[in-house]
Amino acid sequence: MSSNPIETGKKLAAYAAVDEHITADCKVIGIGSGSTVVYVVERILQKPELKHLIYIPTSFQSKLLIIEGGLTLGSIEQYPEIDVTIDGADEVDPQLNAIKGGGACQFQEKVVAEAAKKFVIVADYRKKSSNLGVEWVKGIPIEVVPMAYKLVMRSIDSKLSIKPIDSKLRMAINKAGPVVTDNGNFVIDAHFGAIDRPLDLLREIKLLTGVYEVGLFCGMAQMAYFGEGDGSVSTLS
Ligand code: ABF
Repeated sequence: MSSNPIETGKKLAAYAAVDEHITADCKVIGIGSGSTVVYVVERILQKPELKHLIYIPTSFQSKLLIIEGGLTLGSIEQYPEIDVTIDGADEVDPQLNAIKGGGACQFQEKVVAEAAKKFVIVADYRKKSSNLGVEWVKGIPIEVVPMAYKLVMRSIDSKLSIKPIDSKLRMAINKAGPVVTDNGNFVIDAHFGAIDRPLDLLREIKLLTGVYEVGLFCGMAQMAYFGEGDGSVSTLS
């Protein structure tokens, strides 16, 4: 077990979720994005009885994990009904609402989460929060159609019932210019501080012209596992 409490937490959460929810009688499994799901696939690969299942990716990274693990890759078009989707998150509140999309994959993640009979979140202890927007201060990822990004920036400032503390276009680290999602869109990260009514905020943002998807997952997860720094796992359901 890693000496790093965050990595330990990710691994504990991922292993616990796989052990409880992915069984040989499943058929199709959604695999999320980010670093915690690396441990999800690691645990799956330790269980030969899970080898025959079909695995649906949510990003290029999760597709690679599936292929490199020698697991059977499927697409959501082929397998629209998913038994279990396991994915990470940036922040989770006590009602299992989550901010997701730190990796700019929230659209595919939301499709694969919604298509699942059971959507399970796995995260280290840092992601557990009393209110969305309290621990994760990088903002809500809002995927926008490129031509409309300035319009959406203006609308976020002028049309929402709560004013953002800050909102900015997400720039790519390795090259000058905005991050471009798998869908060819840009991402605006809008920080609102503590969010009391995440579903209402999601609805307002989603209605803004030019918005493609919003990294707020409300009422979608059935369970969340948090790996704690002391080596324990806590759950929300
Ligand atoms: C995906 O991975 C995203 O929705 C989320 O932003 C990110 C979490 O990354 P990590 O597991 O590395 O904390 O789930």
